[in-house]
Amino acid sequence: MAKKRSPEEHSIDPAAQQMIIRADQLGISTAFSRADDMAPCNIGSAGMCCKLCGMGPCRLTKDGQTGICGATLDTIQARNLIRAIAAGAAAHSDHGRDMAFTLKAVANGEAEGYVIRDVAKLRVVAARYNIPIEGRAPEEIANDLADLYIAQFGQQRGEVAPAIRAPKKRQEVWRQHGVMPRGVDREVVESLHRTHIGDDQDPEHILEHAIRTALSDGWGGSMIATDVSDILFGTPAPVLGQANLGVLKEDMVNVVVHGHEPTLSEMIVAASQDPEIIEYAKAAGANGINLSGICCTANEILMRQGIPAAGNFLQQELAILTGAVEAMVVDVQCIMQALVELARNFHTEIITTSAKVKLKGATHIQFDEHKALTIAKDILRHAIDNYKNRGETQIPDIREDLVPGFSHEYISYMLGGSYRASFRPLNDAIMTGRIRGVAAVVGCNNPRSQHDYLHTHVTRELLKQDVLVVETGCGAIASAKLGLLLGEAGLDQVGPGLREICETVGIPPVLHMGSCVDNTRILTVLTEMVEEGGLGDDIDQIPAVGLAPEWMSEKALSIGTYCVASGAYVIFGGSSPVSGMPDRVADSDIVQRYISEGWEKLYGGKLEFVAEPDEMIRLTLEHIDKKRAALGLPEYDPNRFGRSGDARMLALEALPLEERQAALYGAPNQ
Ligand code: NFS
Repeated sequence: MAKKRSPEEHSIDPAAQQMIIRADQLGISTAFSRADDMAPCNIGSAGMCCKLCGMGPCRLTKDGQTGICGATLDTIQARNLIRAIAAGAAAHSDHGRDMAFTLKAVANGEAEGYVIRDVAKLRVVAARYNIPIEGRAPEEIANDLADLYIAQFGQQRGEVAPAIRAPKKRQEVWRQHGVMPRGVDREVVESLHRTHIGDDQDPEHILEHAIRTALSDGWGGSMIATDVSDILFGTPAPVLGQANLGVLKEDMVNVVVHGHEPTLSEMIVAASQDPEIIEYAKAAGANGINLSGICCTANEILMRQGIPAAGNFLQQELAILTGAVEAMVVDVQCIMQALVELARNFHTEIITTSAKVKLKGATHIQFDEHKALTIAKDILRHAIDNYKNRGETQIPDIREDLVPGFSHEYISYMLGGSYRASFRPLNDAIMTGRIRGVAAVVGCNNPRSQHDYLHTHVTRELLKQDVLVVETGCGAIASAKLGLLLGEAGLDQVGPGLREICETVGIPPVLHMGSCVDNTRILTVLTEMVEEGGLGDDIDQIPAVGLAPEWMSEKALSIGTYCVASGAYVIFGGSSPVSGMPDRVADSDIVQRYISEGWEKLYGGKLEFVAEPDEMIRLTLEHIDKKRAALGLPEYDPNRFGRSGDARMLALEALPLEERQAALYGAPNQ
């Protein structure tokens, strides 16, 4: 049995610590305590177990041992890895499919309550695929785009359409290696076929298809999800928000939306502002409805509507432990089965809404985009009716302000203004060495490591080294809670060159770019940096690194792999699912070495698992410096640039927070 850890060892977040203590006092288990009680299986976690057929499971723990069918360890590890990547790609892409169907319904006037909020983005995206836009109504364009996007999932031949948005040279790399995805579903299905008993047994050949499957996510399903979410709900721009459990309110009906898809949650936001619903809440004795989010649903409504985030993945149980949540409304992905049992200790109603996800013991109110507003109001009435059942509450008085909403469109606009939106200043800053490089710190929480510590430690250290950090997913919420996503907060701990840029442009040193499907925004930023010029002609030449320090989901593996295939160095924290046991079984880490050195030769990017945070930082900086040198850029010198002493920033520092935010980012978008 693993060691029992203290609340401080479980999380660095004081709000989380309070709720972990409360759980202990009430004798309730959480993912934190269950992780202490359940040691991971060392054979399975090293990828050394095959359970793909009924002759096994076979556990390969001795030199030269094979499975009953003769499968070697490297084959087994490659099969386990591709299956995880396929599941992750399927999850993201199925989300993208649902978004595309919603766009189709909206275009045809069949989706109650939805409108096309961002016609400009609709036109830009449609034009990329040569869909006629001039003189056409948004609905006509949207209908064509929806048809094109829906077709990407079932497409059998050719290339997935969004791949044309990658740098030209990168597309050629994919064609040359035969990994250009043909259709999203086809690649996922083929991953399953190839790993059935008696099929593909050459590990490198299996992993080549893992690349193609992951690409069908990053430059397929996920990119579609991001595009359509922006078109329907608005492309994010900076907005003031808050994060952590202290966003729950004592005197209001608390509804927490949790999961991933913005379709229902956006409608719940609209329904919560409906006078009839507010009246209903008041009649129940509450001061109104207080909405907040968990996981990537939180990111979706936070960056578009400024709706607060109650927390990241490991806080879903902790929100219920406050005793103040009337309803937790979930759709798909990252929803712990433990929620229902946990909620029995309180009055919280768990409401499932997706046709794909039911939890035994939860209330199911099925979402249908054709009558979304009606369903959203129905859900809110459930929550309001439950307010009278609330017992003793304990809401940690801990929350932090943040400014999320840095879409690639906004980054381009903020760097150049409306008339000359451009990535030029960013490229220039990297070329001169004011910014040493860029790191994307993304991904999950994992109770095997100290909650939020790896994300924020890595982020803080990279900022000191003048590395601009972009974040998504649960990593972004971790930084938000620590106050790293505010313009002025912590700038004194940021390297001088980066600080100067942040002050000049008026941005936080950490840019919140959205949910996990929005990692595609990072692909777009990297592509735009290539196209801007000065940093090489492909993504693998940019001084940039991707990190998922607290990863746990299969989706993270798909993201990591499509970033590698796009040319990035990707570092995962925690344990490797293909680590093998090289100290006990010879060559049991062949696959692990292949996805690093082997993939780097083919794609210029590599995937590595590094448990030690300081080693992650060292490798990140080493890679950035190596890429700088290869581009012939001046060696990074921390003493070259001093404080800008930007008078405007200094004056702004004296203002109260809200005025300062308004001056920097404009009024919050509603
Ligand atoms: Ni990404 Fe978002 Fe969080 Fe991990 Fe889960 S919520 S999609 S998978 S845990 S970052």
